[in-house]
Amino acid sequence: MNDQAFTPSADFTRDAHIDIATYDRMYKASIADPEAFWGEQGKRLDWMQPYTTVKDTNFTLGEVSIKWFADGTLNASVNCIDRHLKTRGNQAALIFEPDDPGAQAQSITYRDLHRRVCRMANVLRDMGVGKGDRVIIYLPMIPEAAYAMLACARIGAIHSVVFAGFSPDALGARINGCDAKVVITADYAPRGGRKTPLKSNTDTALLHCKDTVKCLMVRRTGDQVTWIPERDYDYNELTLEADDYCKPEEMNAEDPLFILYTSGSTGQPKGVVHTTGGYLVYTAMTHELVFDYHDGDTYWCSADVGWVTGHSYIVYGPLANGATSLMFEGVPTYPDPGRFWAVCEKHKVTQFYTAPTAIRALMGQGPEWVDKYDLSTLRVLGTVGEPINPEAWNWYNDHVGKGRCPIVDTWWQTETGGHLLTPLPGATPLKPGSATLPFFGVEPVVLDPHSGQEIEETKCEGVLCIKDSWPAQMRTVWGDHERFEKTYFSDYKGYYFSGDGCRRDEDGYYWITGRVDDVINVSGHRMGTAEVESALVAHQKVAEAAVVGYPHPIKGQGIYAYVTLMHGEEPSDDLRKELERWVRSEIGPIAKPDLIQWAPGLPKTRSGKIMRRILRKIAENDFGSLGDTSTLADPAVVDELIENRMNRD
Ligand code: 6R9
Repeated sequence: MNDQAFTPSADFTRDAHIDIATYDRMYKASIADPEAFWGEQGKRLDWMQPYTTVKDTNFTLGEVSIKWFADGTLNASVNCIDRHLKTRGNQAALIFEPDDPGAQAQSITYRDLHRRVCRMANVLRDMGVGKGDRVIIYLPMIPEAAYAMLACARIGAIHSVVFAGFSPDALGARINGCDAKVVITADYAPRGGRKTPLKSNTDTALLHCKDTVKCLMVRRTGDQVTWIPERDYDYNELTLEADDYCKPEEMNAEDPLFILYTSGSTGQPKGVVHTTGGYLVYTAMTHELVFDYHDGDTYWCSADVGWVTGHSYIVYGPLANGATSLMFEGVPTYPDPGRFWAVCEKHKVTQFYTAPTAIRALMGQGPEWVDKYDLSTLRVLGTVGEPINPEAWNWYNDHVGKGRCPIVDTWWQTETGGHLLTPLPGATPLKPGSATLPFFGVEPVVLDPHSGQEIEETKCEGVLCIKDSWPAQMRTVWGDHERFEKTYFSDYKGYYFSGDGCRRDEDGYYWITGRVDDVINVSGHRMGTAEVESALVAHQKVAEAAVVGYPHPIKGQGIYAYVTLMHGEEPSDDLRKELERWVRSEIGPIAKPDLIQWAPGLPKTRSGKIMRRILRKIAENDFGSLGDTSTLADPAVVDELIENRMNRD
C-alpha cells in the first residue's frame, strides 16, 4: 500500500463492525459461496414465508433473469417499521429538519411512523390502489414522502418517486410511462427560501394523462391551490379519519417494490425496477456496515428521495435497521453556507453522507462556515454521485472530519440498488479519490473496451463490469425487458456493464474515471445528452442540437449545447435565454445548458452521424488533438466551432 493511504485509527477499528481481517475473510467467503453467504444475510429480515432458495441468476444475453430469495414472502414496511415497535417504538425513526431554520424540527418515532404509514396506506386503498398498482410520488423532502413510499410498500403498490425539481412534462411522461393510478403531491415545495408549485405542476402534467388518474395532495405550506373535486383528494383531511392499522400485504421477494426513472444514453429515461427481498437485504446490510451504524447513532444522508440514494439510504436501508434517519428539506447554502454543519451540530449527527458537488460548493465559501460549529459527534463521512477530486476530499477530511472521520466514497448506481465499491470505515485504508474495494459478494472486473476481454493484471484501465449478480441488482426496465438486456448485457457478453470507465491501481483499488456513454453527471445527477437534445430540437427555432459534457469546477460536469437554428433565425442573447428557459420547462432546472454555442453546422460523418468526440474536445477547450477528422463530410465546420468556442478555461 502506498504511503498516501489513510489507515483507520485503532480507536475507530476497535468499535467498528468490520476490521480488515474480517473484511478479507468475509469477502472471500461471499465470492466462493454466494448461496451460503446471502442465505445467511437474508436472515436480517423478517419473512412471512421463509425462502428455501437464494440465488437464481443468469447474465446470458437473451436469457437474462435475476431472482433472489425467490420463494420467500415478506412485506417491506413491516421490516422497516412493525418489527421495531417492540424494542424501539419510542426511538426516532425520522428526524425532519425543515427548509426554514427558524421552523420547528420534528422527531417521528417508530410508533408515530407506524400510525402515519398505516393511515396513508388506508387512504390509498380507499382510493382504489391495490397490489401491483403504480403510484407516483412527487413530494418535497418531508416525512410524508417516506410515509408515502412505505404506505405503497404496505399495500403492495409499486411507487415511483419523481424528483420535485422535475417539470410537468417530465412528471407527465413518468405518470404515463408506468400507467400510474394515483399521484401523491403537495401544494408547494419550500426549498432554499423559495417555493415550487407542485400541485399546479401536477395539474399541468395531468392534462396529458388518462382522466382516471387521481391526485392525493399533502398540505405543506397551506397556500391556495386549484382543486378539482372528483379527482383531487385531501391527505390532511382523509388521514384524520383513516384507521390506525392497515394489514400488510404478503409480497413475494421478487414482487416489484419500486420503479425509478433514470437517464440513459439514448432516448427517454428508463424505469429501473427493484424488487422487495434482495433489495432490502442488501440496502440494510450496506447501510449498517458502510456507515458503521450503531444503535443510538443519528445518521444523515443529504440526498433527495427523488434519487436512488434517498430510496436506499434515507428510507429503506436505515429503517430496515431500526436506525434514526434525518430528512432535510433544504439546500446546503440556505440561509447561509453553514447550514449543513448547523444541522449536524443541532441534531448531533454521527454519520453524514453527501455529494462531492456540495462539498466543492461549500469549500469555495471558506472554512469559517464549518469551523463555527461543534462537529465532534461526527464519526463517519460519506460521498456519492461522482468521483471526488482529492482537493475536495482533503477539505472534507480536514475541516469537517477534523482528520478523525473515515470517508466512505461509495460507487454505485440507480441500477445497482446499493453500494458496490466502497471502503468499510473500520477496515479499508483510504486513498482520496478512490472508491477503493468491492463490497461483499461483488466481483468487479475491468474489461478492455476493444476486445471485451477481462484484464488480468492488477494495474490497468478499462470499462467497469460486474461478473455476477448481487441481491439489490435491478431486475428489468419497466415494460421493456429487451431494453434491459440490450443496455446492460449486450456490449460485454456475460457481464453487467456499468457504463463507467475505471482504473485499477497496484493495490487493487478502483478509481472511477467517469461515464463512457452519452450520459453526463451534473452535480451528481445523471442526464442523458439525448434528452437535452430532444428538448432543444422541440423548440420551433432550433433545427439541430448536440449536447456534451465539459469539466465544471463545482458541478463536476456542465452541459454544453451546440445549437443550429432554423433557416432565417438569428442568434441573440435573448434567444439563448429563451432556450435555457425552454429546457428548464421541458425537463427541469438541472437540465439547463450551462453554455450554448451557436453552430452554423455540426461535424458529421458522410453517413450523417454527429462526431461527438470532436464536440467533446472543443467543449473541453482541448482541440489540439482532435484525432482523425478525415471521415468528416465538411472539415471546415470544425474550425468555425473552435473559433467561437464558449469554454476558454
Ligand atoms: C448512486 C448514484 C450513477 C453514476 C455512476 C457513476 C457516478 C456514483 C460515484 C460515481 C465516482 C462515486 N457515480 N457514485 N462516480 N465515484 N462514488 O449516484 O446513482 O444517479 O444512477 O448515478 O454516478 O458514473 O455510473 P445514479
